[in-house]
Amino acid sequence: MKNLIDLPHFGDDRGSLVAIESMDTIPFEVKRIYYIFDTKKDVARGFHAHKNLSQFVICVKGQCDFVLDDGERKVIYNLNSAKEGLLIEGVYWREMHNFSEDCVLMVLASEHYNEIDYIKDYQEFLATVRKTKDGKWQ
Ligand code: T46
Repeated sequence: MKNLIDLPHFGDDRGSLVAIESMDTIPFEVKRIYYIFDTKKDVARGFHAHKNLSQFVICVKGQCDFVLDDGERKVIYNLNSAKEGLLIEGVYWREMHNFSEDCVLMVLASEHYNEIDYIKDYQEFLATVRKTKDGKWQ
């Protein structure tokens, strides 16, 4: 599975630093950054897909399970390292579960926020993915 990318990191006796560069570490220009925190252990998030959005998801602290569903199969990624990120390109249903209470999930996105880009109905997602064929595992 190519969705998980190891990030270049620089560590010394002062600590660690990770650098992410658009069109280099990740294959898109970043237009938006958001992060999810103060999560609750048994509260899930997501449950939608996007029509036209690339995202790169890094769990900079704590951990959570990030589910990607291409309409045929689901893969659960346990994100627990600031040194790797999950690349999402194409139409995938996504869910986030099992957040640790200290989880900080940072997302770099290729587009500005647009409510219209969301597909919140699973049947509509399946119809869309069948039409576009974008949501293929690599
Ligand atoms: C995604 C997963 C991984 C904004 O106003 N601007 C933003 O850029 C975002 C992302 C959200 N919002 C507002 C919209 C809602 O009122 O923040 C509120 C919470 O968003 P939402 O319920 O969509 O959060 P999640 O965690 O279910 O999903 C988010 C992203 O929305 C989504 O694109 O892929 O994280």
